[in-house]
Amino acid sequence: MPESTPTKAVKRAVKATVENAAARVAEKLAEVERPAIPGTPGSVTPKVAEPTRPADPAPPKPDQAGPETRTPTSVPTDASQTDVGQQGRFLTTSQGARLRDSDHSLKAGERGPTLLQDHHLREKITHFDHERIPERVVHARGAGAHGTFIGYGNARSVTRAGFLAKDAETPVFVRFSTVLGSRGSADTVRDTRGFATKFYTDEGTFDLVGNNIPVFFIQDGIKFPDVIHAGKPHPDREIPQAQSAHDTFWDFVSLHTEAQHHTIWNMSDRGIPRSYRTMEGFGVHTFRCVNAAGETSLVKFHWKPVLGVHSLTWEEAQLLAGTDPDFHRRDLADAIESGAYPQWELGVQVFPDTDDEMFGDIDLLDPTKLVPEELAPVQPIGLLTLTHNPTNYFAETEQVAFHVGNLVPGIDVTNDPLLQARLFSYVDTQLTRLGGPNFSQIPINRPHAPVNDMLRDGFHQQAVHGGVAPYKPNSLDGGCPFFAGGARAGAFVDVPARVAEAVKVRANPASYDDHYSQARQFWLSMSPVEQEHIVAAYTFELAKCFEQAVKERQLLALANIDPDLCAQVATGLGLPAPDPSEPLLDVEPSPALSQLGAVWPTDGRVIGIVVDPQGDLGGIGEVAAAISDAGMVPLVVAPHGGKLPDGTTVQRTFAATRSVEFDAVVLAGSPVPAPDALVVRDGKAGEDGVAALDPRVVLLLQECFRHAKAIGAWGDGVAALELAGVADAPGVLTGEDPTTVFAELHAALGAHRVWERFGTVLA
Ligand code: HDE
Repeated sequence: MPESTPTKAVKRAVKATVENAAARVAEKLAEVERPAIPGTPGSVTPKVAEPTRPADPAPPKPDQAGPETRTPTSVPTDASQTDVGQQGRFLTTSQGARLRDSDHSLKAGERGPTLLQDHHLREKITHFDHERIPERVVHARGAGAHGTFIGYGNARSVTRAGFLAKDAETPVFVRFSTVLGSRGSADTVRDTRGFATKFYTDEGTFDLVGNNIPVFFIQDGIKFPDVIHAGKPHPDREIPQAQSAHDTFWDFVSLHTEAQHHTIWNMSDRGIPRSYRTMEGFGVHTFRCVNAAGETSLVKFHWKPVLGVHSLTWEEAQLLAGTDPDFHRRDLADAIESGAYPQWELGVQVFPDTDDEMFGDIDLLDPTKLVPEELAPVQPIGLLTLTHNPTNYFAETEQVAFHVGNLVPGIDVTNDPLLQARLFSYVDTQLTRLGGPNFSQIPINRPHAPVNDMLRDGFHQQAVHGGVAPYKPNSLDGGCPFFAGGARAGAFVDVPARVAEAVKVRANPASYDDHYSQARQFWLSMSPVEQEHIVAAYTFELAKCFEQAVKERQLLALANIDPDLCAQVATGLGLPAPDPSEPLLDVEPSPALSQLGAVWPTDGRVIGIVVDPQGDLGGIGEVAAAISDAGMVPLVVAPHGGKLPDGTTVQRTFAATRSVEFDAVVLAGSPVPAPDALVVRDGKAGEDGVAALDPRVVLLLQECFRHAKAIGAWGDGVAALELAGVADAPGVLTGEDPTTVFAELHAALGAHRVWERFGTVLA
């Protein structure tokens, strides 16, 4: 692969392979039956009466899969992926003895006391007492999915990694996460997101443990405990949860100014993704790849979402944290369940492996710097498709253990001091979290390549190792296992990278001293509306700080990024804007950093259809079908549950829904206030004042309008727009024919939002 821009012929060849890969995935998945409305809790539809006849355990739902069934040392077994859980028709003890009662403890008479001999009570309670394991010290809150990765084959000139070969198909497990919050915290907080991928390759497991932001807070891993302690809740009151809007965070980043580049990304819309499906992913560090001829290149990994990068607005994020704290994990699971399979292309930026490990004046070992795509294009090398939800959260998403040191032949590390510390941390942390050294034998962590590691014993050992000589050299086990004789025999051979003659120091290279140029570049690359959001985010976060000194110090950092940004935030805080303390650098904007300006697929987006059961219901069925046909989810929203007079099922009621559930809304009617539109029954009915239209619909429309979502209406629905004060504005689409209105709305959704509406004042 060339280091500079790919030629037209290469682009054509890649396009053909991409289309082929996408078509193969689509063909395979087309056979799976998917519901139009996701969210089914189980595979059995329950009856009102409690079941009385014993039955085998319910099968998994069609959207679910588990880890491949393999022995602890990776031999495939015949068991189905979901047959590794409960068995038989009757409740048993953990030893398989059938039980006839699990509701009453064994007592001396009906009025007690409970007998110590109740082995079933003791087993049940003891196991329950130990159900929890420590949550991850960072990235505790996450959601995972299974999928497939298909290589395009064009990375051969850079790396000999087998999983990147043309059409090679590799099973993967991906876990997305927030960083700061604890396991039960809300999904939509302003934070960095983790994007960790486990590729179960034939050559060993490769983990790409990345984030949705291409740079990091710190240049040296030894600072990691500092930045995390600063970001986590204050140690005395343990507040605030899962957010950076507090004194200790801003105290740290304003003193430790190398964090300013990452921080401006956090304050941008990237800090509040719309969905895991609409996030980019980044390996962050520069890796060293080696091809079959032994030639090396420096490489940065990128994930590019097929749906484009898209974010929430801050108000949506805040509302969601209350109304649906599981918004991102629900979105991921629902998308997979309804057949809108999330996809990303893996891409690489490739740089010559020079002695100075620089690209122009960008230090490739400094993880607070990115390389603009305009200078080094991201070249797609494979396609990731997430196809199945986990069968069991704990077994899979909670127990999966990633490690940046899980490398395969062809991909090696560099001396980036952040990466070096990570190489230590990821195995170490599992020892406490997963309770011992055998975590790679947990089903989700089992490699798909044969394991013969001579690591023995330890807590929860699952393998029954044979032989007598787990040491080398030996003759008693015939000398087994043998070393693989170098790269040709498929061995991982550390790249013999040169280490400069040096003295031991605790210091950084001088190139690491530039803390502001790329933060400034990011700011200058944003569109005006994105800049507005950044100003608002800084202003919000700093307003939440108590200490004046912390705010003033951060304003000084902002002045060094851009005086205009600083002045706007200072105005919001009611503080004077300081002068920059460092000369402002002349930097070229990088348009690729902006989220605006393109049109994207709309798969899996959610459209609310507001109906008036007393009004004209014509067109609802057609529009719902058109939404489903377009790969999106139609949700019928009515005053109350049940069925409409025409038989349509209601999915959401005015009391139980909120605008933030929807990417766009269409109005098929103008419902008058329903009997429960009372503030005592539903707080959303509070701001009435418009008696002709249910106040919850008024609120829904005004929020959609404020969040620049497309709104469509036909028939009486057009009158509702007037009543809610949201008529006649960009992206408010009306007409006689429901399907034409939907077609226009669908086109508007491709741009993610009606951007020109931001700044429009409500009439
Ligand atoms: Fe992590 N990080 N990290 N990190 N990280 C963990 O590992 C650590 C860093 C990232 O879904 C922990 O198993 C250190 C950068 C993700 O399971 C822990 C340093 C990037 C996940 C750890 C970093 C990441 C983790 C906590 C500085 C982006 C979640 C539990 C040297 C490139 C993985 C665990 C999952 C998780 C340490 C910096 C990404 C403690 C010491 C930079 C996505 O080992």
